[in-house]
Amino acid sequence: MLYFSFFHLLVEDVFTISELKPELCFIMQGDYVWLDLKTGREFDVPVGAVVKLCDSGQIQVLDDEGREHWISPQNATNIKPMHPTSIHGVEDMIRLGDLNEAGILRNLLIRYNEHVIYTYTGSILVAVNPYQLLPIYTPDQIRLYTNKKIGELPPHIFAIADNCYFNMQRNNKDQCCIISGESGAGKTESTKLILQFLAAISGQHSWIEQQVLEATPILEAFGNAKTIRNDNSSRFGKYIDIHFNKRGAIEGAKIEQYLLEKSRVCRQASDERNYHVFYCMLKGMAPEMKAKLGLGLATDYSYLTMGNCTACDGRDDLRDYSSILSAMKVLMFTETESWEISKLLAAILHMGNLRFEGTINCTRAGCFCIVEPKDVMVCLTTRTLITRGESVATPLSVEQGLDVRDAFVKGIYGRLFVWIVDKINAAIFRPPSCESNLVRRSIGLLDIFGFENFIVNSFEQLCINFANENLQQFFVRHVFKLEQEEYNLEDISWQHIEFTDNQDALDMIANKPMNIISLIDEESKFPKGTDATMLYKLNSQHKLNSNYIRPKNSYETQFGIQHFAGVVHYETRGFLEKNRDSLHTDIIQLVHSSKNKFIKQIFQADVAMGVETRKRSPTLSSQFKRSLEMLMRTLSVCQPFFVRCIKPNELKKPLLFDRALCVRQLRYSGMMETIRIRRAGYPIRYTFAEFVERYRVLMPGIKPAHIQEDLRGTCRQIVLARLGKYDDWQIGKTKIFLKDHHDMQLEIERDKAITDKVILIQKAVRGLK
Ligand code: AOV
Ligand code: MG
Repeated sequence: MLYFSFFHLLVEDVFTISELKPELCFIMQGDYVWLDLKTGREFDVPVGAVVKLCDSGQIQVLDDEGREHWISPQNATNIKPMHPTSIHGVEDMIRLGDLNEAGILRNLLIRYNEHVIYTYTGSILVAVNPYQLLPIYTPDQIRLYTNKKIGELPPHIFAIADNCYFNMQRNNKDQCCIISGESGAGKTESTKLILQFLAAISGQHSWIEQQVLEATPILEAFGNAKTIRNDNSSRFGKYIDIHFNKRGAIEGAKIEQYLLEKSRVCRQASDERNYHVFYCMLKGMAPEMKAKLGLGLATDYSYLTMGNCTACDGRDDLRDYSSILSAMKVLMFTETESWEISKLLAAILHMGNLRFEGTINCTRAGCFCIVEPKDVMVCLTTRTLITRGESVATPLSVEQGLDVRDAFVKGIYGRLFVWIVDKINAAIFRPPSCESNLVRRSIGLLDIFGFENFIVNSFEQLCINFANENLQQFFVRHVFKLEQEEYNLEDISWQHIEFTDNQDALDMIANKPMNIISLIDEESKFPKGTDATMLYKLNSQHKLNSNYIRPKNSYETQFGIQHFAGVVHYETRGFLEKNRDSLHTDIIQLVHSSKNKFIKQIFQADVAMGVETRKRSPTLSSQFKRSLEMLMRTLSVCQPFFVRCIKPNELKKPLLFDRALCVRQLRYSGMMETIRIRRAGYPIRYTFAEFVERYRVLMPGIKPAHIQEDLRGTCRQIVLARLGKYDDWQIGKTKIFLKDHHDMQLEIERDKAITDKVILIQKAVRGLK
């Protein structure tokens, strides 16, 4: 053992005075410590390390990353002893002694290295993506987790699902599960696992359960794509509300979808793909059907090859195609409907291959399948303008023609997606009967796109991040409010805790008068509005708001927002057009003239509207805002569960833990906020009976809890004796509230008391001999 006297060190370099705790003076080989390398990098936190060698004045440690360090008084390195709970990790991070970023990170890391991907923070489940199939989702596991309390078994997504289900029944209250995390973190997989669990325990193996489960492959085929972040990235948000009858069996479901990324149909970034369904169709469709649609290979189509990537490792497009077809059958898509969908998809691919050589070459026109080739030609080469009541056709440039084509294709795909979701809902949604309405309960699963911050961010990112601000606000309110409510309910003395609230940012984006969304909207409707005039208005309205970041100069076209998860700069070029989301009358006219009933059906609302109404039709942001408001209202009447998915690395690899990436997610997900309140609050709570039962060993003569009359008084007696009058513990109406270090102290004393007892017994036994 080395007597490591810190008073001999160059204290200012190594430790601050407050860190000179007595326990630091003894560091032994094999001890665990925190090593703060003080790199100054934003997402660096102290790393765990084990002491390998203590030598004259120097300590050699091996950190969690496998690096060796020599610590000497001259090093500007900081070490602190590691709390015992951080050495092997804990299932519930509320029990962590080192309740800080480093402690949480290491806890996740050591569990992850042992393939333990789930950890609790109270009832919040943290799930680290394993990027490999773990044998933890078997029917046996489902049975194991059925009807158990959280904490009774190791943390698991099934435990959350089970608790949702039983809370719903026990409390007769709707439940929701909010699954968050960035792209590729595992939200969709978690959603599927919860669905799978609920379908299994609701017990009927009924047709409706199968239909609810089979909605997923269809939604993923049309709404998911390979991106650089995730090979199966959801490009839309969804809320699946599962309805249960009074016996707890699944009775139906309803799917709400949000904001599909339409631009992907026409453009993909490098190494990314279009929506899965295109590749699946080209791989899986029978040759004679392909021939009818004039289809070839994925590599033949410009819309499928922009990312230079048509195949995706680990995905089997051929097999997926048959799953899609069979899922469509289960969800009552008729043969004709499936064929019509294929025709639309084929038409999109052919349109993408249109060549403009001065004029449009429509030689493959026959393959359009849905609209007359000559009508398409007119639509893509001229634009009709109405001037003084007369319509005049003005020619379009090639570039403008291509834009019209892309707008048309996006219009088709977006409407097709909505139609498909409606079709699925028609099969799975059972309107409540009068009788069942009274007893019907639901569990909602929210799988929405995570916070996004790219090199260039546009209108879509603003909408996505706006959605995430809403969810964060929901989380903050719930976690902080409930926590503090419990203290009030228990009538303990409690000073309200301040926490970082994102309400101001949210107000600036969408709530206050002249908020950002409303200004964008106003400008979108204003005939002379441009992206530049919009930016000008945003600047003049919000320049003084601390959450708003103005462009540096008058040439810059970006503005920034300080989101809860960091600053995002938005490129305003194209904002208004994206927000208007309107199709030119010529396109609507083109659809109207089509002989294809299906395309007319998906454009039904547009055709029915008429020119003037269409002009006044709600913008994308106002529709999105409204659907978010509805979502928030739904969530607010549910009992929520939170699942925080963490992506351990950017390479989609198993057993690779990128510390900085994880710290960033933990910090941004609000996990640290939660920890702060746990720290200031009383994370350790026992009912009086639990407490007496556990710690009566510390005071001779205390009877077991079940034969105690004054449990509260006995609790007080024990804490007064062990923790002292002035320490920060509290006794409420039904529970005792303690700090982590109390727990630690009591546990150590309890261990000692038990050991002493054993020794006494052994001695007594020996004496007897
Ligand atoms: P996301 O929904 O959060 O991203 P996914 O749920 O699609 O992320 O997960 C991405 C990939 O990680 C999956 O395709 C799996 O390969 C793997 N994965 C995730 N969770 C698990 C798990 N529990 N077990 C095994 N593999 C898993 V995005 O939709 O992009 O935001 O828009
Ligand atoms: Mg997803």
